[in-house]
Amino acid sequence: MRIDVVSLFPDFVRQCAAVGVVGRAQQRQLLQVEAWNPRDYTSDRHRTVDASSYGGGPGMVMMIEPLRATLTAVRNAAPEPAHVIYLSPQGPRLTQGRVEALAKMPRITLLCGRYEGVDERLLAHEVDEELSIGDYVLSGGELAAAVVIDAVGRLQEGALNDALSAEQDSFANGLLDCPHYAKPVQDALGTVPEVLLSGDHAAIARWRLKQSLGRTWLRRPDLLSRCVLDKTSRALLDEFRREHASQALSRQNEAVDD
Ligand code: 4FV
Repeated sequence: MRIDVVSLFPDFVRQCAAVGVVGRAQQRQLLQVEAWNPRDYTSDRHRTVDASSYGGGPGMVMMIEPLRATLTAVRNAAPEPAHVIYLSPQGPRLTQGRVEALAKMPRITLLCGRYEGVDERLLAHEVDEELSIGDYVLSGGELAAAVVIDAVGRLQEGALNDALSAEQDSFANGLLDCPHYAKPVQDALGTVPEVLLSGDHAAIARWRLKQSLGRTWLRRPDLLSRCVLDKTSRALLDEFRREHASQALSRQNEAVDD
């Protein structure tokens, strides 16, 4: 997969894509990340990319021409369609489902805004999709682009040493992930749940699903409402809720006794 990034800070983007799983995916030729600086596509000696906002008000706006010229160069850099994504709070929230769809595309282009944003006419004519990573305001789209590069990059076939780990990801089944434990079994902070030491893979899978269901019920009921639970999952969730209620009750009683 190829990802082109249009940014006033191309080195920052290249650095983000050079480390960890994404860096390794590039070394394995599973992913190619290219960064383009709109300043390199300006014609004035000050390499101007922004101007004041019509209608007044604080802040500057990124101008059409440097971005249009940059995107033309990006489009001509490879045969596949560029699929241009503008990262902004005005876009729909990025989800694992959208990440999985983008990861199947041969190529995407990430347009990173700075200042107050980008001239609307450029967005209307050159952008195929807007995406937001969350309801807060960043000083630039680069961190959002890095999020997309990482989330999409790690799903490239062969990027993760164990493909299973992507299948068992949070949200892979619409649920939050289960708890994870590593050695030592015993620690002052607690003991690893017995079932995980049992070698009984069916019981371990059942426990992990139960924990995912329970955590999602406790922490993200909005996600659970979007899940269609099968009979087994409904039974496991009921089990978790009963245990959770009785644990809360015994804690309450302990508090009263103290
Ligand atoms: C953002 C977000 C974000 C807005 C103006 C860049 C900034 C500045 N992008 N998800 N939240 N972008 O805050 O994606 O140009």
